[in-house]
Amino acid sequence: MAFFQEPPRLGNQFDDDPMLPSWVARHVGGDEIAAELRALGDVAVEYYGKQLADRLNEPVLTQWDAWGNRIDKIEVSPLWKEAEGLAARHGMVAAGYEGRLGAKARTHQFAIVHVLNPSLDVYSCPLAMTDGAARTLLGSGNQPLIDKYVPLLTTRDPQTMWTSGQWMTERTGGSDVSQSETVARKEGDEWRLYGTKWFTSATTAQMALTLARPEGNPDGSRGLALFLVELRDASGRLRNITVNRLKDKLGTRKVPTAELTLDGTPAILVGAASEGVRAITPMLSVTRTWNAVCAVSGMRRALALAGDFARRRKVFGALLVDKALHVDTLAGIEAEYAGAFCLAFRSVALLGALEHGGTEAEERLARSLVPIAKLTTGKQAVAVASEAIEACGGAGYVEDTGLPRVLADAQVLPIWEGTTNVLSLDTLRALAKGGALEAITTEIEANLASVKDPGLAKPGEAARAAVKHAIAWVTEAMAQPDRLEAGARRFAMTLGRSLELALLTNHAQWCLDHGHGPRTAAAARRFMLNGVDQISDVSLDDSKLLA
Ligand code: MFK
Repeated sequence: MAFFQEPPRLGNQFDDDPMLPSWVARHVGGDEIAAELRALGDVAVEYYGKQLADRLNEPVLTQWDAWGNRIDKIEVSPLWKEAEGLAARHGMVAAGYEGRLGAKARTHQFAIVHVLNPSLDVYSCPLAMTDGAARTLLGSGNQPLIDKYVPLLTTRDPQTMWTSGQWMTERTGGSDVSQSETVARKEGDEWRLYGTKWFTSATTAQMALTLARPEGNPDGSRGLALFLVELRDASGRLRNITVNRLKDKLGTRKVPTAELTLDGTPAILVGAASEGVRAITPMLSVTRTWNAVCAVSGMRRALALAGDFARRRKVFGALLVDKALHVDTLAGIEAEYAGAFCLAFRSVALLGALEHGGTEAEERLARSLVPIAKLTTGKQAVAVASEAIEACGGAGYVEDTGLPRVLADAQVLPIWEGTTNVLSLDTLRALAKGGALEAITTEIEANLASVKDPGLAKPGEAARAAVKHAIAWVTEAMAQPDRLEAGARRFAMTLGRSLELALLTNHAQWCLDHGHGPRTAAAARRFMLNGVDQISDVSLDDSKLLA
C-alpha cells in the first residue's frame, strides 16, 4: 500500500488555544462567554474548510459593462461574501461597542476576532477600518455624523451593517502622508475631492475616512483635513470615483485593494479644515490594535497546523512530535506566540479602559504601547509563520496545501498601518511627550509584583534588566539624533519584548494560582531564552559602508 501523508487538521480553535481560555477566564469571566467562544471555535474549523475550497477565488474588477458604461464593479470571493454576514452576526466590530461588559467589551470583541479571523481570508481588513472609523467619529464630536454613521458601523445586523475604508496612502507614499496631493475644493455648500488614492484596501466598503488638503491650506501634514466619503449614490453608482485597477499583491489576495481616482467626489468635513493627521489618529490606534491581534491569531493558526502535522507525520521511525529537535523548534515559536498574545491583548484592554474613562497614566501608556505592540507582533507573526510552514516540510511550500498563505498573509502585518521603522520612530515621538518611559516601567513592575513562583524569577529579572538597559541607552542617545534614530527599532523591540515577557510572566503566575497549569510558565522561561534585550550600539560608519 503506497504511503499518503494525512494533512494537518484543526481542532476547536478556542479549546486548543493555549492562551485564550485562561486569558478570557481572567479578564472577562463568565461561562457564557467561554461557551460563545467555544461555539465560534467550531465555526473557525468549518470556515477553514471553506477557505481551502475557496483558495483560488480572488476579487475581480469589471470596469465596463457590455454597453460601454463605466461601472467599476468589484466582485469579491464567495468566502468574503459569507464573511460579511458572519462578522456582523458575531459582533466582530459590534461587540466592542456593546455596553453590557463595560471596559471588558473590547477583550470580548477581540477574543471573537482572534478565534474567527484566521479562517476569514483577511476580512479583518475592512472590519479593522470600520472599527477605526467608528472610534474616530465618536472622538470627533461631530454629532450629526455620529448619529448617522456610528450605528451603521457597529450593528450586528448583516442587512444594515456598513464597512468603512481608510484612504491615506497616495502615490507619494503611505508613511509620510504630509506629501498627500488630494485637494478638497469647496463648491457651493459641498466639499469635493480631486486626487489619486494609491492603496485603498477593501474598496467594497460603503464609506471611507480620508485625508485631503483644502484649497489654500499650507503644505505639510497640518494642512490636511479629515473627510468622510460615501462611495455610492442611492442607485449604487460610485460617486465620481474610478477604480483604476486592483493591486497584484504577495498576500492578502482576497482583499480588493485598489487604486482610485477621485474626480469631484462629494465629501463631508469631519472636524476642522486642517490637522487631519491628528484627527485620524484614533483610527490608527484601533487598526494597529487589530493588526496586533490579527498577528497573534495568524500565529495561532500557523502553530495549530504545524502542531497537528507533527502529531501525524512519521519520519526516521517516530512521529515528529516525539523528535527532540522538532519539539525544541515548535516550543520556541509557541513561546513567541504566548508573549505576543499577552501584549496584543494588553493593548486591547487599554483600548477598552480608555473608552470607559481611563486614567491619564493609562493614556500615556497606550500612546507608546500601541505602536510597540503593532511593530513587535508584526515581526513575530512573519517569523512564526515562516518557521511553522518549514515545520511542515515541502508541504508547507506547496500552494494547494493552503499552508503558504499563512506566511504570505502574515507578511503584510509589518508593512501596512505603519512599517516597523515608522512605528519605531513613532515610539520615540510618543516618548518625547514625556511620562511614557515611566508608564512602561510601571507597567512592567506592576506585572512582576505578584510573581512569586521560583521558576518565574529569572524571566521576571530578564524583563526588568532589558527595559533598564533600553532606558539607559535612550537616555544617553537622546543627545545624538543619528544614533537615536539608527537604534530606534532595537530600542522599540526591546521594550516590546520586555513588555511581552513581563505580561507573560504575570499571566503564568495567575495560571499556576488558578488551576490553568504550568504551560504558560514554561512559555515565559522559553521566551526569555529566545532573547529579550536587542540593544546594541552599532557603528553608524559601518552601517553606511554596508548599506
Ligand atoms: C489586520 C489589521 C487590518 C488593518 C487594515 C488596514 C488597511 C489599511 C491600509 C492603510 O491605510 S495603510 C496606511 C497606513 N498609514 C499609516 O499608518 C501612516 C504611517 N505613518 C505614520 O504613522 C506617521 O507617523 C504619521 C503619518 C502619523 C506622521 O505624520 P506627521 O504629519 O509627521 O505627524 P506628526 O506631526 O508627528 O503628528 C501630527 C499629530 O498627530 C501630533 O499631535 P499634535 O499636533 O498634538 O502634536 C502627533 O502627536 C499626533 N500623532 C501622530 N501619530 C499618532 C498621534 N497621536 C496618537 N497616536 C499616534 N499614533
